[in-house]
Amino acid sequence: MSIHPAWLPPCAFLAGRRVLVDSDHPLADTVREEVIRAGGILTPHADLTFTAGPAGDAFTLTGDRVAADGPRGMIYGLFELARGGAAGRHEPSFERRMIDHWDNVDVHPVMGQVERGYSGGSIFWKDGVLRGDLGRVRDYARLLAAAGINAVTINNVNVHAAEARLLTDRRDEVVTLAREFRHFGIVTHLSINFAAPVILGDLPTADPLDPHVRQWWATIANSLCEDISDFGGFLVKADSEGQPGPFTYGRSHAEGANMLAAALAPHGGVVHWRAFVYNHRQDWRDRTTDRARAAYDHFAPLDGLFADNVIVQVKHGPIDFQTREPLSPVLTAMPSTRLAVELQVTQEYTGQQKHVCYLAPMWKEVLDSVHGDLTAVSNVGDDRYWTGHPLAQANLYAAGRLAWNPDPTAVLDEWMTLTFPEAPSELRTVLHRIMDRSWLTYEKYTAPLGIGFMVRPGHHYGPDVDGYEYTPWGTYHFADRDGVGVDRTSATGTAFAAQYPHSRYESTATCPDELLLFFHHVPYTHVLHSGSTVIQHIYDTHFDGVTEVESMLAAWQEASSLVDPDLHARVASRLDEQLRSATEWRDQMNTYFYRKSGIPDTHGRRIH
Ligand code: GCV
Repeated sequence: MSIHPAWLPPCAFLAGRRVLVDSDHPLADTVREEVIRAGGILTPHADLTFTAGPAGDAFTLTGDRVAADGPRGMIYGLFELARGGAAGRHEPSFERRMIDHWDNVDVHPVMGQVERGYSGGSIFWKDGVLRGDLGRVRDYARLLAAAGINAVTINNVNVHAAEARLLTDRRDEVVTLAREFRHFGIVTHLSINFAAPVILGDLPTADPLDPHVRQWWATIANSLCEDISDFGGFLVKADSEGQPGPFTYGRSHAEGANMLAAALAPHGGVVHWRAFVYNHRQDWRDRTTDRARAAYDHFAPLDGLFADNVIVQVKHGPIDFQTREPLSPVLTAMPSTRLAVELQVTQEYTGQQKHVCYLAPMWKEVLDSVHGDLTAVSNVGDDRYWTGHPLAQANLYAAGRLAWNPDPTAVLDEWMTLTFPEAPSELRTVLHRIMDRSWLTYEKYTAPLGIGFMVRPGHHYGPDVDGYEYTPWGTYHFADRDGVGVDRTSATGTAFAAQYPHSRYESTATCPDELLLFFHHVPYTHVLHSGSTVIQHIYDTHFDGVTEVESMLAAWQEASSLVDPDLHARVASRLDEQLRSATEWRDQMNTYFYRKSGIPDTHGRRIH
């Protein structure tokens, strides 16, 4: 079965153009290959010239020139021209823009080949070994470069036995993948297991202050960076959801991270150390423990203690990639620490690539408020459309491009231009109708007013209002007959709201409606800023959400003659499932809250 070319066919604008690539950097050869492939002519007497300075990803476009700050900028300039980009200066607002893969080498018995992957198997590994044909990886590197991505982590943050060995006797696989990514200016990073010295090195301990452990990591880093001269560094999930970490040895996360940082420092590598640390064995009866507090409680006191080449990687919200969360307070609480914000492109909690959910509007709110690095968990697999749902490609594209262009609608337009270059403007209109507000539609029929985790436990697809209510995972809504929501105020709750530098979330008077139940436990009759009550809002949004999905389906019917029939059929079948699922959400949520509250819908619509 053929693979859909995704958002970047050959750069048609180059056909017949006379081009000079005036640089001897290896990336100049990549640009030359693109010119040849698109039917351009390489000649010193050019009407389009690429030049590059020593460093930096930015570039300036004029009518006949791409003047790049550094070699990578030539590639970005080329792809900017491919989407008809504007003359002028183009600069990313995040220096490192990284895609994290949660790919496993072996198929994991519970999580499968790609943890939270909804697009088939890994594009890197199959049947426990690196794929023989890496043509698709090279195409993928090209797609990522066209989205402005410059770094990738190739394996899951949950590092099992097989992936741990990528550091040592399976390193050749990393070397091979790094070569493919390097071709498009993308630097390769590796997720590592903090206990590797024990698992792989036969040491009795992984204590970060033990000299043998430190030496073990230094030796590994030396040889790794010899094999991969531009190796990016390590990504670490430590003391989290069963992964090993420094707590085992009574050491802090700064001590753990700094030990790895010392090993990588001579080679210019960095450590991405995740702040996703919380107690996943909490007692649901204990109302004083609040998972939302955990990252800040663990990390804010360590501000200033991390080495210069440690980057603390923080999920954008305080819980876990829910449809609506406030910005993680960690992102503004560590001024003396390098930070990276982590987004989830794979739609674990946002429809699992069965539902259309264009996430760029959510990410824009996040990215407008933070600085540092940008990292995003990949949604790609060996599916012929790359992302299961063909329209989910736009999320991967946006995860990179938002760092260059902060307008989600403009980025969506770019994706359409590159993906459907021949398509008439009607298709663009249809896609905007379906995608522009799809995150808000998804929110309407799933997660009201900032309450999350009403999903089926384990796989996280579909509604189960009480699925997590009496579990150890720390994700509760506390609905009873009188009200719903989590009291996170300082006055009467867990005081999570006090982790912010402002007091906006402390009072229902100033808390925005969309986060009300994240911060407050209120009666169903509480009146929102919108003028509606909480219970009526729940009913209205769930009815509206389904109606909006029906409109998406109707819009897509209009596109039947505008796109490839197979692609049309794939999207149509996913939209059918989205409508079925949205209806299930609506009926379970409305029925649940009607039975709890006993308050009828003011419009008398059918609640079961
Ligand atoms: C890779 C959530 C997901 C896990 C994921 C974890 C993480 O809990 O459900 O699959 O593990 O986040 O980000 O580490």
